[in-house]
Amino acid sequence: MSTRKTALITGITGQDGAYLAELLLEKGYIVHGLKRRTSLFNTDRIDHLYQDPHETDVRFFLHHGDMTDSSSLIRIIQQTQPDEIYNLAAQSHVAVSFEEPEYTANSDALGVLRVLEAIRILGLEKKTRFYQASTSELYGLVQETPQRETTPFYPRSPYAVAKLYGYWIVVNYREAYGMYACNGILFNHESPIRGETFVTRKITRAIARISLGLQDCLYLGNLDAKRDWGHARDYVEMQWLMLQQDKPEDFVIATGIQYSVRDFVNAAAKEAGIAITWRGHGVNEKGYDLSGKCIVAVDERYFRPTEVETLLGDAGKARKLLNWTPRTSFEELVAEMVREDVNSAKCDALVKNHGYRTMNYHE
Ligand code: NDP
Ligand code: GDR
Repeated sequence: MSTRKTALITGITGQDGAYLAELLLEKGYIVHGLKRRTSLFNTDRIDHLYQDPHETDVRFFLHHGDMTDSSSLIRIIQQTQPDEIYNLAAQSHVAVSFEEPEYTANSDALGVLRVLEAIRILGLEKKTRFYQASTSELYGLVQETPQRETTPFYPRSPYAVAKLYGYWIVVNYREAYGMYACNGILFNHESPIRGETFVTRKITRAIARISLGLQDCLYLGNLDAKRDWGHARDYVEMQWLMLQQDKPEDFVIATGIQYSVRDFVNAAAKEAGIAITWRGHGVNEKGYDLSGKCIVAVDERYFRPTEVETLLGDAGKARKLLNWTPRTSFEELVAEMVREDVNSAKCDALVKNHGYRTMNYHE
């Protein structure tokens, strides 16, 4: 009989899924991941963890499934009998949730219910511990600063409303059925493998490309939005810690320091050796480099119907009960992201210099 713990990660192909899988494998876990079917490969972030299934002592497995498909969730949980489930899968883009509200509700709200019900249907309530990827977006129109576990929620997007359901169904199943189920209310966390359409990665990628002459201008929405940005690598450690306690509880995870989108642009540009001068206001605001070329411009297309202007977390409870503190500073996070994106941009420059086309999405 193996004494190794078994974990199932939904959303394993995403940013957090990749870091968490790495962490759990290091800790000796058998790791199963749920991945959805896509027409192109979606395993870039976890390819380095792949183990040939023909080898012995394989500890990393992927299964096709979907948060909108109960039967696949029940089957995978039955087959893997996990000690821990980390529910990270979600349509996680706030702006996209205004365009796909129904799908977002299906995957991000009902998807949580489906996994919890699967645990119950299979009689695993007392065996399987459950982590839900809740979010600072729940605070939306903030009612208190900084935000902590007791701060009232006021969601401001279909994404946040769906996550609100996810949050409360976890609390309800914990209270109703005595399940070990908890919410990590995580503030924004980023990394070099952050999705390219979230603002931090969009910035570091564009600044890297601008610095190498591959792109002219970076178009952004609300430059005044303020966020509490941490590093994903630090935050997944917390996800694991939350499932190792005597009793299940919900925790805020944040750095306690806030920067604006404009601050992030300045920090990334500085890291890439570009100084930016800002002129104009609102939709007319533009950022110029030292030669006077406009390299950042506001595009209303990226404004949201309802915006979350400011988020700042208080992770005092996690610090006290879990002895957790973030390790990576804002400057280190930005530097790491810019460095990695400059390396990728150099590859693209090589390709371009040999006469081939490189893609330059504006999303
Ligand atoms: P990503 O967008 O990088 O990853 C999301 C993952 O969910 C991907 O693996 C994606 O698959 C998968 N997924 C999406 N829809 C479905 C579906 N219907 N069925 C199965 N899988 C699906 O998100 P992050 O890693 O950044 O975030 C992880 C979780 O944490 C999410 O739930 C997010 O909402 C939440 N969160 C994130 C924060 C952050 O700052 N990063 C902060 C607070 C909460 P594919 O790769 O195929 O797209
Ligand atoms: P967020 O992250 O909505 O906080 O959700 P995102 O990086 O998308 O936006 C942060 C802030 O930047 C402003 N912004 C822009 N955003 C994007 N994406 N693109 C732009 O061009 C742009 N210009 C300005 C936004 O308006 C916003 O105010 C992330 C996701 O990971 C969620 O899944 C997670 O729950 C929360 O963080 C915590």
